[in-house]
Amino acid sequence: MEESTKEKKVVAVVGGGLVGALNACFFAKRGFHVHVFETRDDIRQAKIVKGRSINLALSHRGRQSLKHVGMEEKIVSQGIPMNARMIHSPNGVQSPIPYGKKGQYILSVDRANLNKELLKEAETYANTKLNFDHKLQDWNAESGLMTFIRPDGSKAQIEADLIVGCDGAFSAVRKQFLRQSRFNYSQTYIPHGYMELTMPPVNGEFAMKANYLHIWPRNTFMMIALPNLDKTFTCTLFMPFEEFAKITTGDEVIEFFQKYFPDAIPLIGLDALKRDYFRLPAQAMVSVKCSPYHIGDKCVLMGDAAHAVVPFYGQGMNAGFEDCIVFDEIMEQFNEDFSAVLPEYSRVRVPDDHAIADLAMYNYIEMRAHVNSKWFLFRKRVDNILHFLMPKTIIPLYTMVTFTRTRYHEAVNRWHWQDKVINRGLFFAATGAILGGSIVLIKNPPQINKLRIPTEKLLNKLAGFGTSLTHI
Ligand code: FAD
Ligand code: EGU
Repeated sequence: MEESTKEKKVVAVVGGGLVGALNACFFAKRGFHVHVFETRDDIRQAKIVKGRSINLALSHRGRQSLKHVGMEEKIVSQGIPMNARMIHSPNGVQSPIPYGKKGQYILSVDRANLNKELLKEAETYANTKLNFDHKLQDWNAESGLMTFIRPDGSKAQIEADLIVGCDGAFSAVRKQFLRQSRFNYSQTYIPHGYMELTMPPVNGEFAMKANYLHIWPRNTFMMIALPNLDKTFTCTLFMPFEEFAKITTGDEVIEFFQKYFPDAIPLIGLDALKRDYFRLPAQAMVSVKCSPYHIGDKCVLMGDAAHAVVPFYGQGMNAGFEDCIVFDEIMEQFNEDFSAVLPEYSRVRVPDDHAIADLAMYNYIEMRAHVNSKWFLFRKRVDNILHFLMPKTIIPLYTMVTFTRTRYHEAVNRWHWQDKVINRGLFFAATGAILGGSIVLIKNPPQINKLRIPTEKLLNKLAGFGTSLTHI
């Protein structure tokens, strides 16, 4: 790749997944010479696409990023709006809880389709080239020289002015960061795995109400279902690997579902369930946090490569997409001077990505510890009522996360502040009730002899005594 002879620099985007493909559009729009390198073959040609989760919840942050590159309408039109969650109780009762006002919804989008559309869009820029079958093996942090392996075993050495690591949770770009001084890194695998099961249409229609995110909260076990355009639902079962391992036969699968998700058995289909449960092993979930996100003016990490989060807030892709806008805003601010943009990006973005990683982990622990369907319904209803009573003061956390671009770390701060307000409110309400009650009692002293007998009768009844103790 010839470079430096042109005034615009060469940007290598490593990873042509969701964030890499979108980022290619952002850089191309700015006029850079963009080269995307992706391990896999072109998924637009491949028949089956293997990978994580079939569909995803797209919300405001992700949509805003798509809007920046003119893709919002197209993707939204291919998604299915989910206006509410539908909570499935163990007895089969379904209760909807809206996400917000009418017209406030999240979208269920097909991962493979979204990825294809983003790659297609990236390719419309003359200054972008997609290189499939290029797996980054290593790169040199001093020179920026990258080494790729091709499927035939051959190697390609390529240079770029800026390397943008969008190569996912197990990023090869990130490996060089681990050798840098003062680089912080942590990764945590949670004890839960996940498994995807398909719920087919019934008589050509969705088997359950379509415009909902269906949730079966059962503490340790949880299932979630998102609708697809082909009128199927993709159900994702979350449970500890230990529990997955305990189920070894088709009959045990049914027994398990009978106990926790009985209403889903006929919808997935008894035989399909027995079969599909064993098709693929449960998949692991990892949380990765690191900082900074850059090395000099040479390399920057975005998306899962910078911050893999557990999926319990539906924000991984949304946060990765927002990374692209944040970077673009800083590019504008600093005139595309990489030596200024990269450190500023790390400074601004790390606290927010860490906040969403922590929130997602917190929600995982919370759901696992004590969220059954009753508790979920109760909490969300209380959230919504408080928001209704004080719309400016109390904004549910998920609303800030899902429907605004409030910086994640500010949403967390605000959430802690609201908690204080609510607790104080409850404290004053309780104090007021006690004080008010006392004043009423002092002003209108009850006649003790009238009170005494019924009270003691009650006590006796409770204690199970037949005789009256009134005269003691
Ligand atoms: P990836 O999608 O992992 O893409 C990385 C790309 O890089 C891949 O194409 C890969 O082939 C390529 N690559 C890897 N290594 C190399 C290499 N060495 N050289 C070249 N290319 C390479 N997020 C949401 O916002 N909403 C949801 O509802 C949601 N649900 C989820 C449910 C589950 C069960 C899981 C596991 C995740 C969910 N997520 C969700 C998170 C979301 O999937 C990720 O955040 C998102 O895919 C990250 O995109 P990415 O492009 O950074 O990484
Ligand atoms: C998990 C797996 C409900 C897709 C978190 C809500 C998720 C998604 C919630 C998956 C939950 C949990 C929120 C959205 C969304 C809720 C959210 C989780 C999409 C707090 C394909 N989560 N997810 N919270 O509020 O903000 O509905 O796999 F069960 S969308 Cl765990 Cl909004």
